[in-house]
Amino acid sequence: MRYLTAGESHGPQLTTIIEGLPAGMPLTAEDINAELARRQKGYGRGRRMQIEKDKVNIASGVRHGYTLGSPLALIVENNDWKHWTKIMGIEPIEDTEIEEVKRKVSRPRPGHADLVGGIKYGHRDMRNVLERSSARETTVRVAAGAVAKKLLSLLGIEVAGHVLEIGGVKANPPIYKNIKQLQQKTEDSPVRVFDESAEKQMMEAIDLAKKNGDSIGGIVEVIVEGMPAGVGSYVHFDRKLDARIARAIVSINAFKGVEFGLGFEMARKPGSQVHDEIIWDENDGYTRRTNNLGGFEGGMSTGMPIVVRGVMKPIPTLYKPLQSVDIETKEPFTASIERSDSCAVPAASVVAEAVVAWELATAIIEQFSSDRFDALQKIIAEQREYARKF
Ligand code: EPS
Repeated sequence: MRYLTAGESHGPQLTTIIEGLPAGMPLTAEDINAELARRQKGYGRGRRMQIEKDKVNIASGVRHGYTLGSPLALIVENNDWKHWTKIMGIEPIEDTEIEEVKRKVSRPRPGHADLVGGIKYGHRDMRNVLERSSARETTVRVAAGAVAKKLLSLLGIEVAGHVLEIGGVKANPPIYKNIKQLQQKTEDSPVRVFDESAEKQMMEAIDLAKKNGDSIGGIVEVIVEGMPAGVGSYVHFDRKLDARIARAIVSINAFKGVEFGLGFEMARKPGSQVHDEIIWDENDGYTRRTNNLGGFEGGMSTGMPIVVRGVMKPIPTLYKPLQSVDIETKEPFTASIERSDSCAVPAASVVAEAVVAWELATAIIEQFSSDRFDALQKIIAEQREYARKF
C-alpha cells in the first residue's frame, strides 16, 4: 500500500491517492471527516483553523460504502484559496503585476525550509517553498491515516495519540483502564492531555508564548493495542517496523526525535532492568511482564502495546521574528512574519496517530497480502491464534 500527497497551503486543494487497499472494506467520508476535525482542534492554533472546515471528497475507490480495490482519491479543498487566487494563481501573470500580486518572500525564517528549499530548487521567491513545506499538508496525511485507522480498527487494533509535554510542562504518564478510556479522556482535553493537573499549566504556557509572539513545542505519544505479534522483520534494515515508524514520526513537520518504550532512559539502566520478561498463559499466549521495549523486539511487533513518542520543536514562524538575511540585498533583517500557530502540539498528536496507523496498516497488508478485506480479517485471526499456541 502506498500514497502520495499533493497541494500547496493556499492552493485550491490538497489531494492524496492511496493504492493497494483491499476491496470490500467499509469506508465512509464520515470516517475521514471525524479525523480531519480532530486535527483542526487544539488550544494554541491560529486564525487559519477558523477559516478551514476540512471535509473530504472521496473522488474514487469507494462504492456504496465499500472500497473497490481501485485507487482511492481523497480531496480536501482549502477555503482560504478564495483569498489567494491571484497570489497563488496557476496562469502566467504580466511582469507589471508581479510585485503587487506575489507576496514575495525574500527573508527566510530561521528553522523553516525557506532558505535551504530556495537554494535547492532555485526559488528566489521563497513563497514557492513555504507553500508546500507548510504543515497544511498534514491534513491529507491525516486523511490517509484515517483510512489506515479504519482498517486497523476492523482488525481489532486501536490507536491513541495524546500529549505528554508542552513548553516544558510535563504531564504524569497516563494510567488508564483500557485504550478507549485513554482515547475518550484525551479527546475531551483542549490540549489532548490525560493528566488533568497538567492541562491548565499547558494552556497558560501557550497563552504566554502567544502574548510574547513566540511559539512552543512538546512531546506526543502514540499507543497501539491489539497488534498481532510478528509483523515487520529482523532480516533486513528496511523491513524493521519500528524503523519505519521512526521515519514516519520524524517526517511530520517540525518533529526532531523519536523513542520507543523507555526510550533514551534505557541508556541509564542495566539490561536486567530494561528487557521484558516473557510469560505465557492459555488466554493471552506469550506476553511480557513489562513493556519497556515499547512493543518491538528485532524490528517486529511483540503483540504488546506499541508505545512511541516524538518531539516537536517550536513552530519556526514567529510574530517576534529572529534575525535573518534578505537574499536580495544580503542585509541583515528580521525574518518575514507569516500568520502562524503558537503551539500545534495537540494537533500533531493526531498527525502522529495517522502516520503510525499508516505504517502498521501498510506492514500488515504487505505481510498478509490480500486483495479481499474478508480474507485479510481471517488471516489476521489465524496469525493471532498461531502466535498464542506457538
Ligand atoms: C503553517 C502556517 C499556518 C498554519 C498552518 C501551518 O497557516 P497559514 O499560513 O495559512 O496561517 O495554520 O497549518 C495549517 C494550515 C494546517 O492546516 O495545519 C506553516 O507555516 O506551517
